[in-house]
Amino acid sequence: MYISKFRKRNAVMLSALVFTTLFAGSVAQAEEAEEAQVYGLEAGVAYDLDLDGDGTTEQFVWQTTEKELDDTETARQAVLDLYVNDSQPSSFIDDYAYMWRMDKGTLADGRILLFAMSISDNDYSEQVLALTEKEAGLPFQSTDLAKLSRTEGEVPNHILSGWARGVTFVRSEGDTFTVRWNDTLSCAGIVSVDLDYQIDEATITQVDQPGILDETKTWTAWQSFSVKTDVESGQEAFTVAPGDTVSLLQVVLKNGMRWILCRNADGAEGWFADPDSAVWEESSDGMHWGYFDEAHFAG
Ligand SMILES: [Ca+2]
Repeated sequence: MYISKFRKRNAVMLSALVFTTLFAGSVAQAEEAEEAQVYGLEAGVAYDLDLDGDGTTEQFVWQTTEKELDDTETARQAVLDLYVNDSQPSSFIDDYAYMWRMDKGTLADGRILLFAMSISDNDYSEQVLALTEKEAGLPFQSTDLAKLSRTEGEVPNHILSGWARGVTFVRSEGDTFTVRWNDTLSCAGIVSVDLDYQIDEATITQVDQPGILDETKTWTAWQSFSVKTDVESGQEAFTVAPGDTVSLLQVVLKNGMRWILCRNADGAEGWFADPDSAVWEESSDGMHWGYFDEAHFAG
């Protein structure tokens, strides 16, 4: 178990190294984008939260510590401890991270939903845990949203790529809640993707619907590409030419390919496939990444 996870992790780190080398020029912008993301709960601070939604608040404190390990292949691990009303802590461990971050939201039934993200190099989260308490003081119920939504390996098998980072809470309605991921598209670099999840008591599943992109953002094409009338269609809706501006509205996964819903300045809409690997080209005015001038890639 240890060894298979260790190898998988090494494969991830190796890809990250290649990616970093390719995109070193745009790391500064990517770091600015990451700093702009605000997480809701600080370590070591006592919060009064109604974790179980029964109308009375509990005192909640979380801590993140890094353990040095001498006797295993991994040099360190990040430990997350959750304290409710001074009870014995609930603990979670990530063998490949050095710290945890926390965000929170409130479910429509009044319970608090905690998000715990392990953090390692390049802000990567191996685990993105959604945590709830049925009754204050009982062990937390935990679901790893990364396992539900993020692709492992080369062929996309979930809506998010393997580059997807942590989440922030957006909203809750009825038995669903929405979180905002940071993901990376080959055509556009870092984008936010809103995904819905259904929660039934403690069981969480991803709702099968498109990921919602930030359509208020304007993307300026530096190369031409063809936009189709539908996902997997060969029929062209319109062509995007260099200098054209578009909005990116949605992303879906179909047969191992991500398709993006795109709207041009005339209001026409259509779909194009996100390239299955990064796109770049050097020209007289410098390096171009992805399809758009605004594309930034994290290291
Ligand atoms: Ca309570």
